[in-house]
This record gives sequence, C-alpha cells and structure tokens, in this order.
Amino acid sequence: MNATIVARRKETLTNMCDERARMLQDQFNVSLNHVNALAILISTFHHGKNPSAIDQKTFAEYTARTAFERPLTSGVAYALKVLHSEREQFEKEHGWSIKKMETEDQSPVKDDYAPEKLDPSPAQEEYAPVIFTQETVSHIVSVDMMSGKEDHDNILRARASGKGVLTSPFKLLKSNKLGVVLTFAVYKNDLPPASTAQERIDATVGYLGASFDIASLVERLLQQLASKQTIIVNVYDTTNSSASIKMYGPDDVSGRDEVHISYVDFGDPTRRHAMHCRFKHEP
Ligand code: WA2
Repeated sequence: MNATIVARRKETLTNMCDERARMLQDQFNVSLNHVNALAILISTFHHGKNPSAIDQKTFAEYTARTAFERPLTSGVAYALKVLHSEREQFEKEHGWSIKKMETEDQSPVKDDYAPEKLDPSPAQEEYAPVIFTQETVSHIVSVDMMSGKEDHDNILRARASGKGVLTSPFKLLKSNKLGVVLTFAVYKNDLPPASTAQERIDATVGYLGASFDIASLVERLLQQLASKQTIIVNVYDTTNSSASIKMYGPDDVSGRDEVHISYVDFGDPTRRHAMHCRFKHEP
C-alpha cells in the first residue's frame, strides 16, 4: 500500500472509532441523566409525600413507559436504607424478610432464580433492600444490595459523594452477564446544598440504581450503524491500567492491523473506559 492510502485508511479508522465512542458516551449520558431524574422522582413522590404516591405497581409502569429514555440500561430499581434497629419493623411492614444476595459461585445461572428462595440476610449494621423495580429486574426485589461487593461499594460512594457512581464490570444477577451498575443516592429534603460527606451519609434515605448490560447494548448500538463488516470494536474498563477488563468485543484481536483508541467518559471520574477499533482483514 502506498503512503496516501495508508494515511487515508488511518483517518477513516479514527473517524469511525471516534464516532462510535461518542455515540456510546452520549447514550450513556442520556441514560445517566434519566436515572438521576428517577432519583428525584422517588425523593419527591415517595419520601416527599405522605402517604407516598409511588408503590411497586406505579414504579413498574412509569419505568416501563420511560424505558426509551434510558437506552443502555437493562433495568432500574430502588433500594431503601434500613438500619439494623429498623429491620424488624421494616420486614413486618413489607411482609417479607431482607434477603442475602447470592453470588455467582453459589448460584451458577438458575432459570428459576427467585427472591423468595433466597436466604434471609444475616444481621448487619445496615441494609439496602430493594423495594421497587422495573419489571425487567424484578428478581432483585427484597435483596439487600449491600450484600453484594460491587453494589455495596457503589452505595457507599454514591451517598458520600452525592453524584452518580459506576461499578467495575461484574456478572449481574440472574443473567450472569457482564455489566455495570450506576447508583444515585436519594436524600431527605433538608440536605443543605453545600453539605459535607457525613451530612450526606446521614441524610440518605435510599439508592436508585440502574444496571447496564454492556455487551448486548453496544452490539445494538453498532448494529444501528451497519458497519460491523468493516471494523472490529472492543470496549474496556481501563481503570486499572495493568489489568483492563473487556466489556465488549472478540478476544482474539491481535494481528497486523493498526488499532485506534478512542476514550469514553461515563461520567464517573474514578473510572476509565476506552474503545479500541481495528479494520477487519481483507477476505
Ligand atoms: N441491579 C440489577 N442486577 C444486578 C444488580 C443491580 N443493582 N447487582 C447485581 N446484579 C438498587 O444501587 C442500588 C442495582 C442496585 C441499586
């Protein structure tokens, strides 16, 4: 290949990769904004009204009808902050016990996964049982989200920071597919605008979270562009630069062809993501 053709190929790859990375980032940002708005909805109509104007049925209906606003999510859910001293009263009110999350090694892909079959959570200082879900993630109702490592870390970071926070990629419940969870804390209305981390933790009433099934969602996004025959795309969590995690794309991407890297910003400054693009070899 002569130099002009090589340069043109490189420019095409750069443009295609940047466009796809920007689309992914934009769709993620649209979803993030809507999940943030759902947290405000819960604050206003569940905690801000007595009696509450939201129950499971209303939440399921609203989140189903607004699913188009969250193009990359597979489901949203709301978990309450429950202290151990409040557990008995909470369980009596809801008519079910707070369940411990079963992790992958204890429950390798069960088709009949159901919250009522899970064990009650052992005693903890506090819990985050899910009380409302979009129908697509109804299997996490009553599960203590603090009993899962990634969800636990997200909850602590979300409530102390007041911002939307993202987990590393991990295997989601039931689907067992790699995904990430985005969490926003919901606060009592009297939280001052310039609050400290401790004030935010104390004013927390719950956690609104969304799960992202990255692989199928990136797949859908790329299909819209009908360019799958031209380039190979991989998406990575590169937060730990010496151990990046593949979130999307094939494993065997070595070859003579050049790679272009476009960075993707998912809005959580503690996480790094990148899209790697390559031309497919000529047949
Ligand atoms: N949602 C769906 N599937 C999951 C999951 C999750 N977390 N964790 C593991 N598999 C209610 O941050 C609060 C949602 C967690 C929110």
